[in-house]
Amino acid sequence: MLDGISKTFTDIFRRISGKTSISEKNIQDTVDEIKIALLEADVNLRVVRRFVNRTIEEAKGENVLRAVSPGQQFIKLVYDKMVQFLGDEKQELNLKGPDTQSVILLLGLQGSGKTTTAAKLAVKLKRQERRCIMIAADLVRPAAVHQLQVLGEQAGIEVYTEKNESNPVKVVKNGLKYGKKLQFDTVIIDTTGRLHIDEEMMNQLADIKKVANPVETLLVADAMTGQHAADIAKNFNDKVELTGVILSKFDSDTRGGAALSLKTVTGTPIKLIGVGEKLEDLDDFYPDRIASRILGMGDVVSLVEKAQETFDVGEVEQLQKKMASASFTLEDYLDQFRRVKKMGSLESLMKMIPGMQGQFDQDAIDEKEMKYEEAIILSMTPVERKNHRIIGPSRRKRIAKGSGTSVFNVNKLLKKFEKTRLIMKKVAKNKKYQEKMLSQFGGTA
Ligand SMILES: Nc1nc2c(ncn2[C@@H]2O[C@H](COP(=O)(O)OP(=O)(O)O)[C@@H](O)[C@H]2O)c(=O)[nH]1
Ligand SMILES: [Mg+2]
Repeated sequence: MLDGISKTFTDIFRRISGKTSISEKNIQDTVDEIKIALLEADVNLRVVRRFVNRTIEEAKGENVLRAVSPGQQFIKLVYDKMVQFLGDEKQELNLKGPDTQSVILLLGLQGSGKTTTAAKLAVKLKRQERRCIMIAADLVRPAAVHQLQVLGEQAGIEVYTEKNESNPVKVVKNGLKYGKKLQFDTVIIDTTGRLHIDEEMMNQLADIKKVANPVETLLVADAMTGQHAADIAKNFNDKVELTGVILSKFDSDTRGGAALSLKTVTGTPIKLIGVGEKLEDLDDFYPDRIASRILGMGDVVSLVEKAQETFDVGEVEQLQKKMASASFTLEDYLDQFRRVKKMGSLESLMKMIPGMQGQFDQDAIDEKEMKYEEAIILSMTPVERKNHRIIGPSRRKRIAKGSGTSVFNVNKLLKKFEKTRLIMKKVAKNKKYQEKMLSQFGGTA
């Protein structure tokens, strides 16, 4: 799901987040890349332009350029914009209480997923203690009624059908009456779709809508058709006012163009997404989660916030100096531990950095070992922490005992620390590495 676009964004963000200072030109270049990525994702051109213009405007207006970690601030800005374009808040279905009947009308082109979605929706609402019935009002294709019946059987949901009636408006009218009599609080209507928008279909849907008086008129749109889904939604919305969209086949969409275009083009929110062919494959649509997914990041926003809380520029610079001169002590090592802890586990931290997923081997971030190491350092005297070279065999034995570990663990830590210092010294002299590390922790080189 969304793999294609997410990979592109991860690459773009990797480049910008590695920068420790950003110029207007950097922003312009990155925005140009974002523009291409969105167009490739089949986002509507007008939406792309609006997205790009707003991002540039705010990037220059807000303090991105002078921020502690400009790369990450910029990424957060793009993320915020994307959430906005996806619709901001999660939208609930507007159903009435169980004492009044709520009618949900599903419409859409042929093959978009209406019939499947009707059953999925019924299953979802049944789980919320609603009593659902479905009305089979697709009378054009003979197999359509049967398809809904089969799904209804699988889902344990009653389906209202009429054998000899060819007018869907009448079937809906009768079905609603039947539903009321048997006290179903929720009625889901499956309708006919054509291959293309056509006048006759629209008129019929308008007639059904008049009779059904639905609380929700939901378009089922195929996510794989990209921005075309938004055009279709606009057409439907103009003729039969929609209250929302269900984006089906989202599981097969690698680009995200439909989701990103819909709200801006139609003004209608996406309320649910179809994520598979099974009856339980219907999810709520959370703009923030989808934005994270599109941008290929675990949670960049909280990373930016946390990094700002725990590190400040001066501290990072000092740390850098220490690394370069190899005066980095066990005390500093412990200090880093605690910061990382404050930010959450090291592993979850790594996951939050764009492009870092899957780049660390598990061994490098063994949290149990981190706990051992912390205990060992805490059992050292201040003098030992400042100068690890004085820690001979008898001191090692004492420290092992005090920390509840073994001499083997103490030796291991000291060896690792010695190695870390060496690497740090090398890294500290390497400009490129330095920038990468500092930018991750919100510093400036
Ligand atoms: N992968 C996937 N397939 C879906 C989804 N929704 C519907 N489909 C498939 O799309 C095809 C058409 O669905 P159908 O409900 O008959 O569409 P209708 O003509 O609009 O009623 C069927 O093969 C469904 O299994 C979805 O969310 N994900
Ligand atoms: Mg159908």
